[in-house]
Amino acid sequence: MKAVHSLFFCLLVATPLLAQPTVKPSPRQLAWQPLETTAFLHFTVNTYTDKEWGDGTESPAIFNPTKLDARQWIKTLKEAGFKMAIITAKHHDGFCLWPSKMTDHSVKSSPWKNGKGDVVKEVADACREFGLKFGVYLSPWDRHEPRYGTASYNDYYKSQLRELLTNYGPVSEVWFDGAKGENAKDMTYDFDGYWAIVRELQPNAVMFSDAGPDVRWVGNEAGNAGETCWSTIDTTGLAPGKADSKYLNRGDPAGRQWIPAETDVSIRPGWFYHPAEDAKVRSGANLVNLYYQSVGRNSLLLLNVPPNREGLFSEPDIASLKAFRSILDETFKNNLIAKQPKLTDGKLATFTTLAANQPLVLELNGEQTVDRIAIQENIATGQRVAAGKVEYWNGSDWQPLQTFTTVGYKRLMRFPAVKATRLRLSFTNTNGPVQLAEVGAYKASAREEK
Ligand code: FUL
Repeated sequence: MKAVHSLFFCLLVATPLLAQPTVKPSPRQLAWQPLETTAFLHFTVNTYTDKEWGDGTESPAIFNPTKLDARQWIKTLKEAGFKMAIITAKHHDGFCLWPSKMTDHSVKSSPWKNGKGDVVKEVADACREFGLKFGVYLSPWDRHEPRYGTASYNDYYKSQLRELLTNYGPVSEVWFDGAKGENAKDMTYDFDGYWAIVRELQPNAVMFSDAGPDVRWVGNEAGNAGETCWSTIDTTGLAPGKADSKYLNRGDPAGRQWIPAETDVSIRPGWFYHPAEDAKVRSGANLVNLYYQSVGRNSLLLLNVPPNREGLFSEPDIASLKAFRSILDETFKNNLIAKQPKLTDGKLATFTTLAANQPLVLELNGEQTVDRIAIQENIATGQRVAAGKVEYWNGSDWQPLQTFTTVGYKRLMRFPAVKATRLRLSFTNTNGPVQLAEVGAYKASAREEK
């Protein structure tokens, strides 16, 4: 008895001395984060009714994208550097963009291709052709299906998930939207059952909902990740459609689950195409700003580009996407920091380990004008930086340049240009030794927003 007690005592005493197990991404999350720029494709009967939320009474007869060309969408996205496209296979109105066996409320009842078309297949095929990953959005809230509000709707939804995850090749992301109108019927979704099907049929896919399980909502639709943004949260009490948006925006350094933030935002005011919004498409420079606010704050950009009534991307959207990529390429073309074997090789897996307050001096390629800095952690082993600072050498002194909070996958800093020959980086608050994977200093394209 005594021996048992003292063993128990030893364990109790020893525990606080052990390092806390670090919360880390799963392989599927680790493959997802570096995609950086991904696209949403909102397309359905709403495109024809000029609405954002259909009520489920729309006739399939209105769906007729006479020039539909998913290759045009995906080629445009590919050329603009996007790495994945997620299609609204079914939005809240219940109309299915693929010929589901579970309902006639789909493309098969539409005049498009005499009811023989399949938008989901055309998008999946185009993604494969152009080398983009492919994802599906299947709205849980369904305003058309009569079973909605009864337990058998869960079977309906699961059968539809099985169709989408079986018949279209690899699926890299499944989007579980939490929206539900105020007057909607009560419905208890079997999310655990839905998620099990995704794991069974597409084990490499990440699942998005307000609270994960793999990817969380960033808490707004304005393209704004938190200035401080942890990839960890505590999901206790959270569920799709039930989460504190401020909490999701910042994450939680004490969170025990790795569920990074995805920043979904539209290139237009609405999610669906509206002719009146042709003049309100975000400019390329505006999209670049969104990139800084999402990817540059440890999130991932999910930019919505809605096809128009003909079934094509519109000219203003295409022009903005092109400008977006060419501005980004121009800004990040030349890393002004002198080559370092591990820190400028573009690989997260090669890193330099730094303790808190251990300064790292970075030589520039001679005197340079700098107004952007990028830092990346090797997130494979978790997220350690809580705060840090950058100073610059002006020829005679170290001057303060920037302070920052979280880093994670990527931290981008923008500031008025300085002339410097070297930079000094230190992490002033960390939850363990930092694995610094990449650093960069840049001079921004003159086409960025001022
Ligand atoms: C929301 C939906 O209600 C919007 O229509 C859109 O699909 C957006 C991405 O998610 O919850």
